[in-house]
Amino acid sequence: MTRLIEDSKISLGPGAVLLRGFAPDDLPGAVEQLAAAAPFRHMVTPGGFRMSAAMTNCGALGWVSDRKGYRYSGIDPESGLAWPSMPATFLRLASEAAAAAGFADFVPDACLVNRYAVGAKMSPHQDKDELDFEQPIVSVSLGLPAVFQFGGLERRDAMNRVRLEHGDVVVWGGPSRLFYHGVMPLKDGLHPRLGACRINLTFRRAG
Ligand code: MD3
Ligand code: FE
Repeated sequence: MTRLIEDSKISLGPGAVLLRGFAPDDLPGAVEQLAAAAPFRHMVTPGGFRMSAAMTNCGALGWVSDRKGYRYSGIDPESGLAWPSMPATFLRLASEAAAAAGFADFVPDACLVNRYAVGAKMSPHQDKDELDFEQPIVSVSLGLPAVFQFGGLERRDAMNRVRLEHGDVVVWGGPSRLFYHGVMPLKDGLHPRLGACRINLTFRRAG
């Protein structure tokens, strides 16, 4: 690959690598296609709160939440059908990003797609619903910029902040895989391609 990766490869902490502008240009169209088959919806937490980010999934497994809990499922509960398959462009992006960050042979089986309208946020949490924490998580930011916060292995640990922009990719592996993280409320703005929203793709090996 001849992209000037080294110029835009930024360490955020142990095992966490920010790849500025790593994402290819054709992702918004692929997300639109995916959402036509499995529309964005606001899931409910086990505690009964509606999540402010709208979500959908592609791949063999999708992350779902309802009053019964959080889990991965091969079936979209809204349609009763399998989630749309993961586009080849998504798979390639995820494994190339992981490899650029030092994680060889990453083959995700789940892609959670989060859509943030202005004001939407994600409170600090850990991602622990996957089976193998040795596998990294790859996250791709599209649309409006967001301030992302990440701390350590304990909820009380201090949080760092980083602004993630359209096209940025972050690989969270090693110790950072289980760091607390969240997204600050999305600020108003207009992205030329996506309008007043931010979309985040997170690629995981869930099963
Ligand atoms: C750091 N999504 O879907 S992606 C999530 O921007 C989630 O939509 C956020 O947190 C978003 O669970 C952040 C980046 C991310 C994902 C998983 C991580 C960062 C992470 C796991 C460990 C540490
Ligand atoms: Fe998360």
